[in-house]
Amino acid sequence: MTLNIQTVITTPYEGQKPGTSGLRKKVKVFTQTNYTENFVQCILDANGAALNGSTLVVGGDGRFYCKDAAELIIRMCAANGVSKLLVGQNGILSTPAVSSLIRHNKALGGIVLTASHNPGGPDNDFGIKFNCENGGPAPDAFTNNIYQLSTAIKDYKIIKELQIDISNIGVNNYTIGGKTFVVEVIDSVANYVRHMKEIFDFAKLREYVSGKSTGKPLKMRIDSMNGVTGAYVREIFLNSLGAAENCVVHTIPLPDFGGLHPDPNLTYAKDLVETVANGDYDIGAAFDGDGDRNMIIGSKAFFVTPSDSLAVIAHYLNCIPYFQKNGIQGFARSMPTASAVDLVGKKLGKEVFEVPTGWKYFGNLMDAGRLCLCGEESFGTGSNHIREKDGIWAVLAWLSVMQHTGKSIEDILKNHWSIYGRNYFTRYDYEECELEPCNEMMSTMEKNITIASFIGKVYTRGDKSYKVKVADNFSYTDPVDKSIANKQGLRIVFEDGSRIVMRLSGTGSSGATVRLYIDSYERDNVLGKASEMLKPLIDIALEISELPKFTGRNAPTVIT
Ligand code: VG1
Ligand code: CO
Repeated sequence: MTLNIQTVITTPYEGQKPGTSGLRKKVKVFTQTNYTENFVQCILDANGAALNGSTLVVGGDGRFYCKDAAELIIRMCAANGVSKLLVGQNGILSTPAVSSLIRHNKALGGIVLTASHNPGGPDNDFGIKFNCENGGPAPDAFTNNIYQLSTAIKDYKIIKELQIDISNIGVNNYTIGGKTFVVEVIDSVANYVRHMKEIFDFAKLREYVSGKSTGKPLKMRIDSMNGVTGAYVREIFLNSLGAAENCVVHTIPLPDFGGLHPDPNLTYAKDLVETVANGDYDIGAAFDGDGDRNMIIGSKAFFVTPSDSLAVIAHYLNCIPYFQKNGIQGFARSMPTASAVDLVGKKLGKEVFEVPTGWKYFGNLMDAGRLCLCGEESFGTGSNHIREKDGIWAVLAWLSVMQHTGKSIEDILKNHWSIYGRNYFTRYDYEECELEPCNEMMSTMEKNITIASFIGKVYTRGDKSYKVKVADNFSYTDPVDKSIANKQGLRIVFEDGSRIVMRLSGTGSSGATVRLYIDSYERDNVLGKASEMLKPLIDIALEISELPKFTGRNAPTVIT
């Protein structure tokens, strides 16, 4: 059959502006006539001349509309001069797997089909993002260009007749305009598993997990929450590490995640938390829909904050073969993340960077060889093995630390706090608020905290007093390319180092989600209850922001 390129006339849609990590909207928005087509064409156009003859990776977390979107993208790439596509079988690839594949195959980039931790299904969210040739999420300048293109798009190119079956692994060759176009449908997990085996000592971990080196098998509960990690988890924890079948649950990726909200936190991963709290487990872990986030809990559901998780991994990084081989460069965290890792960096004499929220801000530092480990308070941990956060990698890192120390998770944390002190941390999320009042709240608060007289102001609750040292809307200059990211969140830093941070989410698909982050450091009082320790600062934050007045909310939807 001759394959003809069709040019289809279209008109712009409003609001195709990628947020913290790609464009996320309801499925019903994406499935409007030409909506997805428009956005995909703008992604392809944003690559300019480099697109011609290029290789791209395509895959997503298996949520509703993922497979249709993958097939559409294949038809559009065929018409836009791309030479080769690597597509996950059935359109399935975790976000870390896409990043790894882009790097391994020296591809121009990848199109990732996911709304990550947002619920899926016909009435919920879908998302598309572009990752560049370093394997990381496209930087702001790139996504701004995609958005600009989306406001002026007039047509898109497609080969509608191109027949493709992405349920079968194999190489499909087509001839388009005299040139070969290749669609290689690949095993979704093989490359990623190979990569993990290069990083960690699987032989040692297998002895530890199966109990050969300790006399008793490790009691694990790994919860994929019906997201994309299911297939990866089975191959890694069951087949490669020899864990028992009942160590993994919810391992079949479902289009609607079986109704679960695949966000690995104490609220949405309730099943895991309750099971581990009431059972006999050494470690519990959960991932989000696309597999880049992780939550770690110890025996009896002892909670490890992501900020602490990052710091502990940093402290023990040398027990992982990848870092023994490649050395340890600097560490980094997003601005709202508590600064526990800074203390480890200081002790080890490493550079520590504070970047805005979103993994895209770590990429340049990694590419420049200045950063090897980073994390976000939102359950994101990862290293320079790829350019995305990596949920399964984080669990393997924790198993390595447990194996290396021979200690329980709780004891590892207590030991860490005794060395470094403890950063108490909590995040309050107020989900799906009305947008306008939230914008007004943020601008009012910004005005109030940036007047000169705010500095030095003292807030008292009970016997605790906090004196304002710095207050601003966080702005970041990338140390490598000097690009500037403004207005990344309101920040009040007190003289004892405690912080209140407030920002609006950039990953929601409707309304506004307010995130309030509280961070407070104690050198010696390290065994307190976080909710009690942080209560005074929460009260102060609610007073300064007037959040209840603006949002009409008296309690958050999610507390971490
Ligand atoms: C949230 C998190 C942020 C994370 C982003 C993408 O963004 O706070 O730390 O990088 O999600 O994660 P926001 O703008 O909603 O606060 V994922 O796993 O959804 O790609
Ligand atoms: Co995610």
